[in-house]
Amino acid sequence: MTRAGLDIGSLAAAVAMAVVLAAGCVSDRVHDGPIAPASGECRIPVNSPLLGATGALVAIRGFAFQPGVVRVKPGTTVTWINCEPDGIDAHTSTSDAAAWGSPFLAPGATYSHTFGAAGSFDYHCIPHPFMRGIVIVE
Ligand SMILES: [Cu+2]
Repeated sequence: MTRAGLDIGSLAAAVAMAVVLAAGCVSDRVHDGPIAPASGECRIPVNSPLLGATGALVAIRGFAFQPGVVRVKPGTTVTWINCEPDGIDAHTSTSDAAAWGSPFLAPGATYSHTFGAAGSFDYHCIPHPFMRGIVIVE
């Protein structure tokens, strides 16, 4: 019984924290344009269309794609967002097989590509070839 009470308390704390985070996202939203990183954090409005039920989001930070592997269903739009702090080099999301290619993305910039057919798609960052990721459409 004590154990159950603790679990419920933890759940309530987690819910309260989620509400606080959501409120923070809303109050931090300045405009509907590019999502400006602050202190290296990505701030994504809770009502952002980027967070659609069928979408996938890949953050670019610390000179890496996070997550490095995303698995999505055919027809999914994947969005990359550069979460580096201001002053860090721009990055790209560039298909190894030239299936897509973003422009140079400054901190805060986003790029989206919709994947049609199933397959495994490797990609990289042009100025930093060690940055690699994979989108698996299945
Ligand atoms: Cu890069």
